[in-house]
Parts: sequence; structure tokens; C-alpha cells
Amino acid sequence: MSNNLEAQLLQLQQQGETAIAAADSLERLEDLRINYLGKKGELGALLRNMGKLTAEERPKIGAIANTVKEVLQERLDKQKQILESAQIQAQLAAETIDVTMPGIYRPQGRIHPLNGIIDQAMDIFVGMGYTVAQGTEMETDYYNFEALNTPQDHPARDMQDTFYLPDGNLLRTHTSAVQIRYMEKEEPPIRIIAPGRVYRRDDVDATHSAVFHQIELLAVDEGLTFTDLKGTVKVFLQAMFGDLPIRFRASYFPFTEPSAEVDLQWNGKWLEVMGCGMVDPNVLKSVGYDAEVYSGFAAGFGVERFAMVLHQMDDIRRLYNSDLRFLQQF
Ligand code: 2NL
Repeated sequence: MSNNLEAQLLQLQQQGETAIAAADSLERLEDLRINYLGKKGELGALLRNMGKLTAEERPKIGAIANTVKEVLQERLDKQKQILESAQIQAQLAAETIDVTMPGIYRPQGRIHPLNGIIDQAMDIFVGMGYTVAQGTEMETDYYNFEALNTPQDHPARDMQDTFYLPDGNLLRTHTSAVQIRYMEKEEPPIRIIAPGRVYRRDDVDATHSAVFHQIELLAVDEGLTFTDLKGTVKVFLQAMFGDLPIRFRASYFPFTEPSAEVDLQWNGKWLEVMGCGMVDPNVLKSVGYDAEVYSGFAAGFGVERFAMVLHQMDDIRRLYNSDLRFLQQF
């Protein structure tokens, strides 16, 4: 009996050692541990036969069983260490970064000159307490013309200038409609700027485009005067162009009265850069404001025109055809 059990124990040890040495994963190793040394494992199963041994045989077999258990446990620990270290080595190898490799080329993007000017203008006006307002590019006749005191027979209404859509709507010819809608929703005091894309039926040439960008500003409050308009325009233009002389010339817009054109002395020449005026009382009335209590000023300018002056450009089309040789200069 004892010889038989001793032989079985030694055979178990040998089998176990071989299996452990061949285990190629931590999961497999854990399965082996349970299989050999676990509560319901093979070693336990053999030892349940110890009861049949004589009193002299028992300690001897017990000692052998202990050795088998210790040896197998030691082999398990050792194999576990080997597998864990192999796993770490594999991970290190997989995650190694070769710092001598050349980097991936990512071309540097740039701010488009039109967006650069819009950003700059927004910064300046936000600094003066203005809010940026936006709207849709398709508008109704009412918001683009009627509410802006532009009568049915005004030349700006002409089919030559406006893109009319088959449904009777149109593509906005200025961003004023954004301001009309804003005033309908809000009460004075109002200070907003409306930058955006606008459309005119122009023949395209070096200085004209059918799609271009405009920024308008509007302030409505009690007691606003032409002096407030002049001061605001001066602060803005000098922030954009530098400390240059500016002048106001009487002009005409349907939505302002009085109206003025603003010129800037640039390289010794007077350049027309924006239009402005005091909001016509009819416009204030159209949004439900009391024109006896409130007054307002407004101005509008073309972003393309600013870009051409600031960047010494002679052809507006360069702003639209995405030629990298042009765009990379900014
Ligand atoms: C120009 C001139 C201008 C306005 C735009 C405006 C808007 C409202 C009420 C009154 Cl809601 N006026 N806008 C006023 C004067 C001039 O633009 O030469 N733009 C390119």
C-alpha cells in the first residue's frame, strides 16, 4: 500500500513539474495549480487514501506528500515569475517609441484673411460692450428692405442687384435683417455687430464679387447722437488701421438720416472705408420702438475692402480661390 502511494505521489510530482514547465500563460498556470494543489485537486485525492496506511507508514508518506506539495508550489511560483516577466517584456517591446524616427508632417493651418479681419473687428467691438448677432442668408423682402425704410421703387430693390428666389424670398444683400430681427426681440439699450456673408447680382471682377462679407454695427439707446457714432467709428478704424486721419462726408442710405461715408487717409490717399448714419426713425418704428425716446446709430463696411487695403491686394478673387501660395502669406 505504502509503496504504491509513494510511487503515485512521485509520479504526480513528475507529471506536475512537466506540465508547469510547459504552461505558456498565466491562465493555464492557474488551472494547473487548481488541478494539482487545489481543494479538489489530485494531491488531495491521493492523500484521502492515507487512512488505509499503518501508523509507521503515515508520517513517511506524509513527509513525501509535503515535499511534493512544496516542490510543485515552488515550480508554480517560478513559472509565474517567468510568464509575468515575459508579459512585461512583450508589452515594453510593443510600446517602445523610437525617438530617432522622423515626425509625422502636419501642415500648419492659417486663419483666412477674411476671418482674420472679422475676428479682429469682433474683438474691438466686444471690447466696447457689443454682442455678436447672426442670422440666415435667405431672407424675406420685409426684413431685407421693407423694415429698413427701403421703398418698393428704391434702386437697391432692382432685380439687377438682388438674387430673388423662386418662392419670393431672397439672398440677403446686407446683414441689416439680423439687426431688425434682434431689435424685434430685445429692448434698448442695444449694442450689436452682425458679421456675415451677403449677396449681390454683381459681375465678378478685380473689385467685385457676387458673394462677399459685411459687418454692420448698431447701437440704440436714449440720447445717442452723431457724436457717439463718430467716436465709435474713430475708435474702431484706428484700432484696425492705426492712428490715421479719418473724415466724414455727407451721404445717403435709406435706413439712416443723416448718413455719412467715412474716409481713411491711407498712404497719403483718402480711401472710402465705410458707411454710417443715425438710424432713421421709420426703422425704429418698424420694430416697435418709440422714436421719440430712443435714437440709434449704425454703420456697415465690406470685409473684402478692408482685406484689400490692409494686405495691399489688387484682386478680390484671390480671397476665394484657395491658392495656397496666397493663403500661406497670412
Ligand atoms: C455700407 C453702409 C450701412 C447701415 C449700414 C443699418 C442697419 C440698421 C439700421 C440702420 Cl438695422 N442702418 N445699417 C447703416 C448705414 C450704412 O452700410 O457702405 N456698407 C457696406
